[in-house]
Amino acid sequence: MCFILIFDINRISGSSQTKKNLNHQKSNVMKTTLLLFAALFFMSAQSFATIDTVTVQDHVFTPNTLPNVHIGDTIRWVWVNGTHTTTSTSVPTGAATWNNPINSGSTSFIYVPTVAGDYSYQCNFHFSMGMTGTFTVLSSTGVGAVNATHAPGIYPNPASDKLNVSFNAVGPATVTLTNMAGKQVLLKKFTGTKSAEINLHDIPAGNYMVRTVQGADISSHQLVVKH
Ligand SMILES: [Cu+2]
Repeated sequence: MCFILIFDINRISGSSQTKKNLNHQKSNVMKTTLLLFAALFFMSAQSFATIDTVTVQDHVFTPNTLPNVHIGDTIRWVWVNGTHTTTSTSVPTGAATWNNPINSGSTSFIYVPTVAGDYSYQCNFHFSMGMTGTFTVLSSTGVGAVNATHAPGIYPNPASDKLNVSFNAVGPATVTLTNMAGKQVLLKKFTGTKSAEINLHDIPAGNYMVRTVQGADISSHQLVVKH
């Protein structure tokens, strides 16, 4: 993005447009830059929240249970095939209900729980075939808040060839990379180490969510891959 902005400024400087047009374009570049910084700030403020992706297809939610969701995490249903819904059937007192189509014209839906407790949902068309799901939301003052104070780290970011990931302990750890379409593109397991190196050679350039799971410790980070 920065490269594009620099390129634009050079192009404008070299053009023979009137000063008025020039100032107008520079102000547009400035606005774009401010928007970019606002977006980066928002992304970093969100970096401790986890996104759980549930794929929706004939005739199953995958995974159909999410045991470690915390208040403020995002649950994201992503369409794969068929015509379905994600519809809450039971939520804790005070929690919002939801009912949203998941089909070729409505390919994703996100829900951010604000109340701890047990949630159940179904596909309105296929619940009798067992197309149901559950998740349990834990209070953010529990494990999640502790995680945030010493969350595992990743560097560099952006990364090109290799990504270094550090863990809280030497116990077994799982690292996953999920692209913005919600597709998991990498899954690695490590044990006996507090840090690991991940080869990104085969990972296409783009934005990803890196998730590390170590026992009850879960953390996620936005990652940019450039080649
Ligand atoms: Cu369905």
